[in-house]
Amino acid sequence: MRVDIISIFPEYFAPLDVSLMGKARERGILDIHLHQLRDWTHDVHKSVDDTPYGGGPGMVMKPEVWGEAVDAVIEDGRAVFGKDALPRLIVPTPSGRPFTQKVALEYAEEPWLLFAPARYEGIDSRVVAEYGERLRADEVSIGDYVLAGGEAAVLVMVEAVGRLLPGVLGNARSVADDSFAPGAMANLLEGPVYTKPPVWRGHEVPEVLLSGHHGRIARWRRDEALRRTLARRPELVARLDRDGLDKHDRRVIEEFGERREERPEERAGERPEERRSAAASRTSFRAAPEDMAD
Ligand code: JAH
Repeated sequence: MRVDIISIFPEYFAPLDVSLMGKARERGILDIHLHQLRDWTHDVHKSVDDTPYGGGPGMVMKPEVWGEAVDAVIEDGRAVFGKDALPRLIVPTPSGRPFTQKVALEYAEEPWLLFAPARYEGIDSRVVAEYGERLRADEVSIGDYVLAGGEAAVLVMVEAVGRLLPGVLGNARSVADDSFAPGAMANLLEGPVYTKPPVWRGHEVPEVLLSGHHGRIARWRRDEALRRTLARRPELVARLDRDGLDKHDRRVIEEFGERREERPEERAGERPEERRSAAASRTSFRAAPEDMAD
């Protein structure tokens, strides 16, 4: 797979030389091309940003620079893939569609990805509008928080996709076993894991894991995965395929609900959300109504 990344901070991607992604690149499975966006500016200051139309805080990245950069990178890739080839364009933004394991699997099928991480308040929206007419352009979010720019999100996505490429993970571990991967434990979080010694600082490894009863171990692991998912991501259990739940699963779910009072950290009035001061609650993650037009 070829991956192009256009950024004002190409040095940000040095971690892709390391570990699994470094190995994938050495083996030629992952062919990463970094580009300095400022190479496509024409002014002495190499400006990539300007003030936003309509006013407001911050700066917006100029469409002309991005347009020339993306066109040039597409031309460059076509020397390898052929004169009509096009990459999948991926723009990280907090307002994008969620990046999930399903999306990672979809990207892993592509021969060519082009990432366009922004800085400031983002890229002039006409850039995605323009390329959306010429190729598949995705605005994606890796989670509900704001970064200083899209670069860290690109690192996350390249690693999530890169590890799925054939030959990157050893045969010892199948990607089909991952949390969120469609398969055996689909839609459940991974339960706890242990290695030697059997007792560490007084904490014991659950006896069932030392028993050698493979059937009981598999059942225990599923129960723990279910309990952890109920505690941390109840919305995932609500979405579980009813046919994918056996009698034992249903009992684990029922017992978890009945033991609510044994989990003090989530009792009403003690949730972090309800502990916030009135002042903190007014400082919410949205524009204040007084800043908005009627
Ligand atoms: C911030 C451009 N979903 C995480 C995410 C992705 C991108 C950005 N922030 C958060 C971002 C500033 C400028 C992109």
